[in-house]
Amino acid sequence: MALFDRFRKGLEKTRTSFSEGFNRLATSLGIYDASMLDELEMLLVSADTGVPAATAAMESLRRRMKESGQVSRAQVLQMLRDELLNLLGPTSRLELAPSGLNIVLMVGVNGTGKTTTAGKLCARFAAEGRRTVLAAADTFRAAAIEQLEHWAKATGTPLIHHSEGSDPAAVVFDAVQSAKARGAGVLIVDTAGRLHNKQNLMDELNKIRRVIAREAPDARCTTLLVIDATTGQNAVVQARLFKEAASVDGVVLTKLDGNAKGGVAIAVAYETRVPILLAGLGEQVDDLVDFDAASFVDSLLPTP
Ligand SMILES: Nc1nc2c(ncn2[C@@H]2O[C@H](COP(=O)(O)OP(=O)(O)O)[C@@H](O)[C@H]2O)c(=O)[nH]1
Ligand SMILES: [Mg+2]
Repeated sequence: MALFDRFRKGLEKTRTSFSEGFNRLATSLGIYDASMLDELEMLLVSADTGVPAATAAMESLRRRMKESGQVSRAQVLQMLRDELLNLLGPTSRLELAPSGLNIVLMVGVNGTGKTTTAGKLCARFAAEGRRTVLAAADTFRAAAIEQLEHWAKATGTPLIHHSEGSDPAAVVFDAVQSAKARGAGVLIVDTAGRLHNKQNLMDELNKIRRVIAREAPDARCTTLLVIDATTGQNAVVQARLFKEAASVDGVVLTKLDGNAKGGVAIAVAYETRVPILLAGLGEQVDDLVDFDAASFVDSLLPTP
């Protein structure tokens, strides 16, 4: 399925709610007036784009409508599309070094989809012919290791794990040695999200990073923050917290298929300025796609 069709299918719930609202606004007059624009702003907020992003988009839209005199449904739709793309910022990809070791660190709150995304990435890298190693650095629960074992088996990826309750940094140490010994191109490190406070989180991640810096100084390390789109504005709070606590290179927005809060991608991108690199559109192994701003926006908006 083409990328646009996958976004459209994944975002069906958000799209239905947003598009119905948009079309309802335009049916009476076929053109937009001031009160309809207020309603449009509310519609954006209810799709969870966040108030700051909705305000910025509508301010610009109102100005452009005034300057150009363009008020028809099709014209407003086109301008709204531009504004939403602006809020999302330029499209970025997860870039891996073609040679040498890449280390991908999965961070984020418990339940957001770190382990699932790690599994999906194993499948993607296997398909690309990259030799990959998985590290089970979430050592809080035995079930977390078992879950990763399932993905390792399903994707044919070697898994480095210790027992429940062991030191995550020690798992990473072993995993780096194993990746080097196997000549792996990627090491994916699944971490725990159940950390009581920011200091705790920072300490844990820094310890893992120190091991990586010491044992694999030449590796290209990418920290992916995994956030759950169904949590709406809480996703933005999480993104901010992690951005302050850990240096985050990109966001993976999961469960975009889950409910009508898909607009939260716009809030996260606009309010944190961290690029969204990947999108989770379901629970299956191939339900992970590169985040594509144009496909995303076109999936949200009604057909012109
Ligand atoms: N619908 C949907 N479910 C997802 C997605 N990503 C993860 N999940 C589900 O979310 C739940 C928690 O995922 P998990 O990977 O264990 O989260 P972790 O605690 O961050 O490691 C699981 O039931 C996953 O199947 C997604 O993109 N869409
Ligand atoms: Mg997990």
